[in-house]
Amino acid sequence: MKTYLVTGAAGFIGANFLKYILKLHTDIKVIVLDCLTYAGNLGTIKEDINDSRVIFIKGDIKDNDLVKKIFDDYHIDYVVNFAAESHVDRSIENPQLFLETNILGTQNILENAKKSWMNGQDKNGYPLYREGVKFLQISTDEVYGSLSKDYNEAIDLKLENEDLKNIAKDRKLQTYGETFFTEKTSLDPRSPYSSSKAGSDFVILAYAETYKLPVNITRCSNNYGPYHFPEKLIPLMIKNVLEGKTLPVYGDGKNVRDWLYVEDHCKAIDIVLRNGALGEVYNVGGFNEEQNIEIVKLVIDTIKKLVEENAEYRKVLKTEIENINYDLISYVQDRLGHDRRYAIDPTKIATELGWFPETNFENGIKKTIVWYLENQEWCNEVASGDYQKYYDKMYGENI
Ligand code: NAD
Ligand code: TDX
Repeated sequence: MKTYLVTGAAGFIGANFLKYILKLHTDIKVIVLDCLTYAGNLGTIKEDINDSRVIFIKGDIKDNDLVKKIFDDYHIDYVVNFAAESHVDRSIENPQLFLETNILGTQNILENAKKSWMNGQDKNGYPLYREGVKFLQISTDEVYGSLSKDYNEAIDLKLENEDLKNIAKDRKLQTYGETFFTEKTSLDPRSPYSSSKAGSDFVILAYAETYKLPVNITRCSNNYGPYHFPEKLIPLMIKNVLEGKTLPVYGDGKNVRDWLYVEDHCKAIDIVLRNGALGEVYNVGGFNEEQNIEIVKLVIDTIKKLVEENAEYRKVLKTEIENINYDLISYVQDRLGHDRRYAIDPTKIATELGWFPETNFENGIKKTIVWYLENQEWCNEVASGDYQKYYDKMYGENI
């Protein structure tokens, strides 16, 4: 039986991961550590923490005494570190918080894992560790910086690797550029958020090199799916369309992101945790590049179709159906230092570990929107509290 310490599991990806592993593995124990910032919502995982296999601890990953006690009290085999400040716009407002949580918090867990797992030394003085333990960091493609966008319109993506061709089968893939992030791409972060994530990646790699701590890092592209906090592009656009509110699109709306369905990501994380080669980094991408403006239009079109087809969904609308159209779009001031394009090359994880993003975007976005339509209680809950203040501050003067 494996005991997981999952940090940040009251947030978007962590919660999806918790649900995923509880369904997939019967013989596990999960300690959840989350300090419940604005992005953490206990309601998201209320059924999961009632599961006899799960223990929830409210606390901060920076708290040395607490993290030490968790390692003392439980026989932790795996750490999966999701806990982070994760929103780029907020990092522009308050960089220090991002450095503290994302770098120092991560280092605190690493240090406690090292002390708890160490059971000797080799002849060169390197620590030796208990069999079967691992620290997995959930990092991001943003640490690689920004790629050039070489085409105004998407072109077909031609795969050269035979294994990838076999896995992708007849799925139609597209790209806006000639280059992609691989695990060998140099880190070149450009926002306070991405620099804090790059900082934590460097600290982890230093622990792997200097202390031989068993680690993996996954660097994924933009996730989307259920339980996504409505400050990020897709859930914010869904929320605003349903309320008939303006849709704020930064700059020219032509920045490109590579969208990954969150459940596909969770599957990749569990595979890396169990089968990833120690010390390795794995990129996890959606094979799904799209410009922001196209995403926003797709959200509008999909919601319109769903509410036209289903009277129950129409009850969720706080506006008339006729108002659901592209007139809702408003181009607003660009994000400072806005990265132009992200695109992941997932060849390594696909060929070495057999993972491939299974969900195509049209299905994924439909599933996501249906989830929001059917879970308005959750949306209202997370958007209470400070959410409105944040929204007014971020967008108030622009739209
Ligand atoms: P999120 O903001 O939705 O959730 C973060 C969670 O961490 C929240 O539950 C919050 O309460 C908790 N947390 C924050 N600070 C903490 C602290 N000091 N101690 C304990 N808990 C704390 O984030 P997310 O979108 O689920 O992202 C999870 C991880 O994945 C992050 O590390 C992020 O950098 C990375 N990531 C996210 C995406 C994405 O598209 N969302 C893409 C790439 C990488
Ligand atoms: O209101 C908006 N209007 C808009 O045009 C918002 C919130 C975003 N955008 C644009 C900015 C980006 O080009 O949409 C794109 C996506 O923005 P976000 O959802 O904020 O995501 P991004 O900045 O790409 O970062 C996300 O993916 C990588 C996550 O928030 C990070 O945690 C992750 O590391």
